Amino acid sequence: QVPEDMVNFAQQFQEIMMMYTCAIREVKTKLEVLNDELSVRNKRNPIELIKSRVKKPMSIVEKLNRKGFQITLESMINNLDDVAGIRVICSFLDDIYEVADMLVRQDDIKVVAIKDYIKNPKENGYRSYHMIIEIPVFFSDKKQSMRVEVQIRTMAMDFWASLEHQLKYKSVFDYSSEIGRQLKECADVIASTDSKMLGIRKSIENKGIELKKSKETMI
Ligand code: 0O2
Repeated sequence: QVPEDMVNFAQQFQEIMMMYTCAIREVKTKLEVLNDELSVRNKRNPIELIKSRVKKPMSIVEKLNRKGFQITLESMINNLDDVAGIRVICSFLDDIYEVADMLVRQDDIKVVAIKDYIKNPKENGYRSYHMIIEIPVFFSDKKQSMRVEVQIRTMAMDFWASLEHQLKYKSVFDYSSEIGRQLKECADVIASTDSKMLGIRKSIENKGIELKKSKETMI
């Protein structure tokens, strides 16, 4: 016989995770709408890919423990901002800020916090634009404001972060070590490639405008 307390806890946990999953769906739809609109207007997609996840129970417990918070459902709701997480992979650097601005301009979205690890990269070279937002979700009997962490980065930044994440789990290394230095070097090369690619896109766009103007003057 499973104790009643445990059954209640499991049911509450399942319900809360369902609510976070619904919040992810709401934000994801908003991002997909923006991407569709921009791809028609600008003839290219600013968003390459959207990934999402709800945090795994073990990661929730580990984070609450690491931060010195109580390990309860209430504590999770009050203290963790990234139970619902969305990762938006953009094509170019400027797409990141355009997508972020368009999302937060929507009047049902409240910005709770922003961490710009692109303007201020982490010491190890990590770059990404993080936002904690709140979005209302309508359930059968209530309207609930839910927190979602949105990480926006380029494909190149995502490539580095994914590999660094894998390597961190495979071994324990210090960021001041040779390996740490090499990883930082890769992050810096990637950042400069991102800037170069944006420069190339802008030159092509400018050439397109010049060509259009010269065709117009010929007519
Ligand atoms: P997961 O599996 O992605 O959920 P924290 O650093 O977690 O104590 P905070 O304020 O939540 O505190 O951190 P932050 O910096 O806003 O964002 C944390 C998330 O950003 C991480 O989530 C990663 O997804 C990503 N991140 C931050 N720094 C790095 C890094 O150096 N390398 C990589 N690869 N990712 C990073 P979680 O919870 O760690 O994991």
